Amino acid sequence: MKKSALPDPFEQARLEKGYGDINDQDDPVTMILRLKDVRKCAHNWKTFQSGATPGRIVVPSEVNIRETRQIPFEVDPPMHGTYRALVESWFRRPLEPAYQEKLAKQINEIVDEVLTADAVEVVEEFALRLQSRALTLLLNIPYEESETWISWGTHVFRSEDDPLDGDKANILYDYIDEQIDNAIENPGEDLYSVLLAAEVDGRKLTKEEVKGVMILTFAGGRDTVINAVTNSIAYFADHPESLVQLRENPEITGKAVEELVRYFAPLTHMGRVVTEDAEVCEHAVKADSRISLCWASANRDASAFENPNEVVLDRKINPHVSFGFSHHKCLGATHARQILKTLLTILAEKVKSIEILDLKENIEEWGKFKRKVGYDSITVKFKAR
Ligand code: EMZ
Repeated sequence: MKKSALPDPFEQARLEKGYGDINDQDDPVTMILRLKDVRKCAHNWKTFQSGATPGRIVVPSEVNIRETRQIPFEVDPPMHGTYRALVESWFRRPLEPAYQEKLAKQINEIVDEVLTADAVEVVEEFALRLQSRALTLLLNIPYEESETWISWGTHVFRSEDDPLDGDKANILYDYIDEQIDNAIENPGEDLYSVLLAAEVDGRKLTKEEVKGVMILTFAGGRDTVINAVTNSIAYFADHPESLVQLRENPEITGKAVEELVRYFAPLTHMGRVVTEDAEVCEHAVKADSRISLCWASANRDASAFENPNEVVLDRKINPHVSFGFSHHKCLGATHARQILKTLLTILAEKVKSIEILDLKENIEEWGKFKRKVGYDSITVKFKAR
């Protein structure tokens, strides 16, 4: 098997019963594995809610490391729509030419840099830097600020040996509190200031609400983007012919991004809390228990995707759910897609091949399911065209 392959650990359970039971910190989760069921449950917010105790819909649960509700992600309709309407146009800015030019400049710079190095550890030296620098555009704040975020490492809630590290999480929360206070004193054109000036139902957002949006912006788009970028590099290392295909057919770049994101599924799943006794896949789920919508499994559902375990860069029909589904669809998707489109274009233009020198896989364990989601580290040598 190619080194970049991400096998599907859910196939058997998806075919046989459509769900899988896992335990997470003594708060069990029924993982929903088929695309059809994932979509149905994502739609049904009355029975499968997001607005539970903050942190509880995340798997692994974050109830022990935070109290702030992430907005709009941990809010149900109709309030969800009210919050979302506030931020939607801001998160569409990556479609503007000026934004895209700045992003292309950043990505050209980092690609030029790695092309001259003998060996590059992609997670820390490429993906994390690229993600942090690009985030300065999404927040509309000075580029230099990315140095601070890079110093936090790849995951803001996890440390080497602890999947949920309260001390580490506090670094992010304290930082955001400080930035909000700065923006109150010196309002600018950044996302903090925009949120502080915004109104819902005729009142200003509270500091806690602004913090909720900012935590989501930092945490939701961090390891996910890092995984997508790192997995893309590994994929092109194994498939130099794909770089040629993209160079010769640049019109497929958008489709290629969707296909890589389908195959990688950078976020394995997202939870919901069950509000009333219900049934999924003829399986009873109890009120106040949890389900999860398993994007990674749904993306390999053979009833919707032909040859689901193959990367087909110009795949025509691709209803993947890597950015979620229904009203909670990823707010950062426009930014993430633009990063990947730009990255693919620049790699195709400048890179001949990538050689993998060393790697350590990042394997998530969900009960009996073990899923490779990317790499803890992967060292490569980039070769220029
Ligand atoms: C939450 C989540 C959002 C969570 C769309 O995903 O991403 C996770 O990485 C964070 O840990 O807090 O923001």
